[in-house]
Amino acid sequence: MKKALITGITGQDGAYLSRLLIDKGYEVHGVVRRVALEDPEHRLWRLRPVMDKINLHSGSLESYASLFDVVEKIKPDECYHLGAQSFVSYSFEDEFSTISTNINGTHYMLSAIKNRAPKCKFYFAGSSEMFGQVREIPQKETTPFHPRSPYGISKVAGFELTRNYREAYGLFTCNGILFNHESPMRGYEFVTRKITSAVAKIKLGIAKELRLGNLDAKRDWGFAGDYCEAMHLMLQQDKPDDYVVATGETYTVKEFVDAAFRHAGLNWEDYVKIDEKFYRPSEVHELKGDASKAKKILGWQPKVNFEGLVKMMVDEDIKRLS
Ligand code: NAP
Ligand code: G4F
Repeated sequence: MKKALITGITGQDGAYLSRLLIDKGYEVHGVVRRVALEDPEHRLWRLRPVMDKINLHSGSLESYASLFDVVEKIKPDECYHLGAQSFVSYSFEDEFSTISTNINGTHYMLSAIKNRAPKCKFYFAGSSEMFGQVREIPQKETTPFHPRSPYGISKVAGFELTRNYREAYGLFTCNGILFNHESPMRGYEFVTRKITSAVAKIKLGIAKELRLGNLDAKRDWGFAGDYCEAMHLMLQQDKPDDYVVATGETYTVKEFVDAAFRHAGLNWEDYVKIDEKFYRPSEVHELKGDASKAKKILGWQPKVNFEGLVKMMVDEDIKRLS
């Protein structure tokens, strides 16, 4: 039985990936913060359906010793390093903790694997945020990076560390360059979930308005479940490599808002207010990915389109609140 270790298992992608790996017959282990083990009701809610099928280990991305101990104990065959401070807005508020957690966390994981499980295949959760001020549209593996946030900078460093451990030490390390992916398990601070949860509240008479920032930003939004399949496929190849994972379609935040309100039978212009406080000091204006390489080499295809994603998220939020 193959053993997989997931950092960030309590997050959106951790929840989908752990289900996928359990279904494939893996023994699944996850690193979680000690506070999560002490407050499972609030902090492990995404893992509720699989709690009896996974093994959780206390550890922090800030502590090399804790990550080293977990790697030493599990000796995983595959490691999916998803743990990170992942909210771009917050990275402007506390750039020091974002940069230190994200870069050091990745460095610690790579070093622990090199020293204690050198045969382990390693996946790094890179991001389209690394393209930032984009140099070409669509963006592919060869597009230069120009990050526009402390978060984006931390991901470029993680990407380079991951590539360097491959080139310098011969480790099987892959970078996924994933574009925005969403689901009913998305955190409420991200714009899609903020929108769909507000639509549900307005529909049910619990809220009256939704305050948002820049409606003109364009994102290439896919479904998290589809993207976790791509992560797994990367580690099943003969050679380690880096891959863009995206739908190739791009929509503005306004188009997402419009689709979500329309699906609930509402007109967004009656409820949405623009609030300057949600604007960022520097914005990533347009992301659109070219996933040709992932399609050709991994045989990967997204299954859920934009309309399907919006409907899935709105329906689930209405169901949950009802
Ligand atoms: P998420 O829901 O925010 O999950 C982040 C995970 O990291 C959580 O499990 C969180 O644990 C953990 N974490 C944060 N700080 C930690 C620390 N100091 N020690 C231990 N664990 C820590 O993110 P996601 O959407 O699943 O994304 C997964 C990864 O993919 C992230 O690295 C993200 O940056 C990257 N990514 C995401 C997208 C996207 O659109 N979703 C696109 C590209 C790349 P707690 O629950 O304890 O906070
Ligand atoms: O949903 P967002 O916060 O996601 P963002 O910044 O694109 O980052 C997400 O995707 C990245 C991949 O490209 C990941 F690496 C990262 O971890 C994260 O998962 O914001 C999307 C867009 C932005 O342009 C933002 O300015 O929506 C705009 N926006 C407008 N009003 C808002 C709001 N974003 C948020 N969170 N809240 C608003 O009120």
